[in-house]
Amino acid sequence: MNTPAPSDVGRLVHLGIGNFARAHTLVATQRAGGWSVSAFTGRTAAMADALNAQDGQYGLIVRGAEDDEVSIVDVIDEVHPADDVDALVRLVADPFTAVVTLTITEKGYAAGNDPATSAPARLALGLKARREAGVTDPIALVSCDNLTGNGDVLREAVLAAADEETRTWFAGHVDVISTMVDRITPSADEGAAALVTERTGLADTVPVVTEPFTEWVVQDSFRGRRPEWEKAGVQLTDDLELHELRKLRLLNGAHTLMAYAGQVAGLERVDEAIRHREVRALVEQLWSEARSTLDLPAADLDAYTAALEERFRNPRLADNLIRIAADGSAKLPVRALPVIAELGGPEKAPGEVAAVAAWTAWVTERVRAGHEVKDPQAEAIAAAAVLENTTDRISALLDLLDVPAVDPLVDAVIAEEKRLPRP
Ligand code: CS2
Repeated sequence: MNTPAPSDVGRLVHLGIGNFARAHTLVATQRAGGWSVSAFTGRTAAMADALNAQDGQYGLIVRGAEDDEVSIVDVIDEVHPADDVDALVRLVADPFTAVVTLTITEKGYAAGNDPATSAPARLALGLKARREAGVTDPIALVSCDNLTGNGDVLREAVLAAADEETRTWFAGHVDVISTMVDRITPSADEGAAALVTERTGLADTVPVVTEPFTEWVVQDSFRGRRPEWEKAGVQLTDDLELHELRKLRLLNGAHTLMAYAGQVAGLERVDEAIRHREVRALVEQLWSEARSTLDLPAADLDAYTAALEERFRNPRLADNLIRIAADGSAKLPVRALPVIAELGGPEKAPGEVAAVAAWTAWVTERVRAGHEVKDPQAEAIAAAAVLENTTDRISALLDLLDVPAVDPLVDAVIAEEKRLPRP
């Protein structure tokens, strides 16, 4: 086991400061104490102006089934728009910066090698500057996105964009850390800002609403300084993979299934979906399949799914299915397809196939009704969804998921689409 090297002070650079990071990663960093955060936005640069205008502070509403706890998070020094490459390069090259955390979503890792579109490519430029500045202190890149082996995915994306000298320098100076992150964080509702002001006095245009549950399991392989996240209940481990798979396949897998099947059935929120008899039956089916791929004691898995059910049922959280429905083409290959493959094919995994079928049904309905589908492959989805012939339509949609042998899946998805609950 590596010796953890927590430290009293340092700078953490965060890429992709959306609601999730502000409910999770930054809250833990504030609790660790001592560290300051320089953040970069995701695609919405407006978050930079909003947070800078309130000195980086924001209200955090922890919304339990019974009541709200409201506090102010005050750990951010400065926020820059995502495309401020000069600021990122300056900050990564500074020896005081020891950690970079990322919440750039699944699609952020496949955004190519152009710094204009890709956070890993911008990071590669920052590392080049750190190398050229002769900084010897190790820096850790910590992925906080819902991908299996997210650190490995990050390393590959950064190295693919890096120049040769930086690639050679990398192993000696950069640690890439996988983590499992978990906290359900819906879009803030309209009353959130007023609630923050009422309880704390802060005039807040960008409050965060989140659930009480929070979990962060971090691979224990830092050579350099890092915040003392243990103080915030973060677990450091040498064995991350099962934590990742359990969360991705049970929580995120069920989320994705509910997002599409729920909306096809005419529902709007997660708590409605988990209470809907037929959608819930699909979730149970998906859970039993996903569980059988996880090498964990049945009692652990029972407790885990029971806790998930309670989180999903939180009647006050108002987590909209449309939030989770974004980026399906990037999520299904992580959450559902590996289970189908591991179980030996679609006929062995009808619940996972239902998640895929609910996606094909939902994108088809959305596109045909003239609505936007938020997805990195939105154009190709729109073109596929209007194909008249069902086999052509499903094949074209599944092609976007990068499924290796699609034929049996096409037929299974066509059959499951017909069985989905409707309003
Ligand atoms: C959700 C996640 O958007 C999604 O796809 O499944 O944001 C989920 O809420 C988080 O991973 C919970 O930790």
